[in-house]
Amino acid sequence: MIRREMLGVGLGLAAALAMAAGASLPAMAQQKMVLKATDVHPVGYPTVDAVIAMGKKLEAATGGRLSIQMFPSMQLGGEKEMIEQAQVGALQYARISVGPMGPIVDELNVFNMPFVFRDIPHMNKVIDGPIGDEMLAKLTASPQSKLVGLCWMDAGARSVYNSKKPIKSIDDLKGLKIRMMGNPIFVDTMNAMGGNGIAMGFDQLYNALQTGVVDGAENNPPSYESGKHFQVAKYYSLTEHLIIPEILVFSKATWDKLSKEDQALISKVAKEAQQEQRKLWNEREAKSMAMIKQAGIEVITMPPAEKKKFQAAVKPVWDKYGAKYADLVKRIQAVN
Ligand code: GTR
Repeated sequence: MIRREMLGVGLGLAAALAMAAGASLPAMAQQKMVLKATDVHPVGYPTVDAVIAMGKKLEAATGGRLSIQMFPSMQLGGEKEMIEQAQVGALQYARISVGPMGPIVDELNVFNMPFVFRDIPHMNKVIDGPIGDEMLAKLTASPQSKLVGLCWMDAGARSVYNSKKPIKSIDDLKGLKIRMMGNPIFVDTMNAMGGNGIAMGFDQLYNALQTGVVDGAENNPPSYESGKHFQVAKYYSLTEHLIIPEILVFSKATWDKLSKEDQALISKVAKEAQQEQRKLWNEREAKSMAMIKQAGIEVITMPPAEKKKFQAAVKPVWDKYGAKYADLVKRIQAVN
């Protein structure tokens, strides 16, 4: 049983022979391991580069015994598939949005509520502090997650883009079919703002925009730019209705087979990656904004009065989901 599972995480022939020769589990833990990581984004994107850099650190710290092999650009499927593969130990690291994690660990949904954070620095303060640590611990402790929450990453704020018309006011959004991530909170949020929310994987979005299956979507500037969505949806309105952190999770099936020392090392380099990714993020966000403007995209800023209308419109979403997170929301709001 142990032998089959260990082979399943790719320990290779040397490890198999060691097991056959009766080597103990701690000795096995010293064997070379290539940890598979995946992300929907390509190489060059801040989350991908941060995980690749983390892999180099692991290699250096273990003399090459532990390393990371990155499968970028949705090579292993969309985020739903990535989560499933991590849960069974077919891959070790999945870098995903908190969006699709909410349906698995409900507490995480507090970060998925519209306008829950005042701004991006507020979100970063929360994930860097005790609430961030608690939420990672909850994810890890949740029996249904089958994942270990390692660290957070910055994903800025999500804003609406579409192929039909410049959205300058909340009324302009009426009736537009807007793709949202797979989580009922997001569909309800879009519907409350007047659009027609459609849940769909990120991996299907470019085609859906191109063929008109949806009129638009919503995301941060780096995703809008890197996913080439700006080529098929030319109006970008800075609604900033969702500020959702990214999360790096690790397969619990693999984790439980690692030595305490390796677990500690993997946790440490992930914590460092949280800060390193933020620097990469800030640079990329500025670059993406410049690129889309240069490509002729109409970037529409929302006057504060208009933004207030969006905030007011999502009240039904708070009425429906907010009560169970009330204490946590108070603590989030108290973070300065
Ligand atoms: C991106 C995020 C991805 C994915 C994607 C989406 O901003 O980095 O993890 O969640 O959005 O909209 O599905």
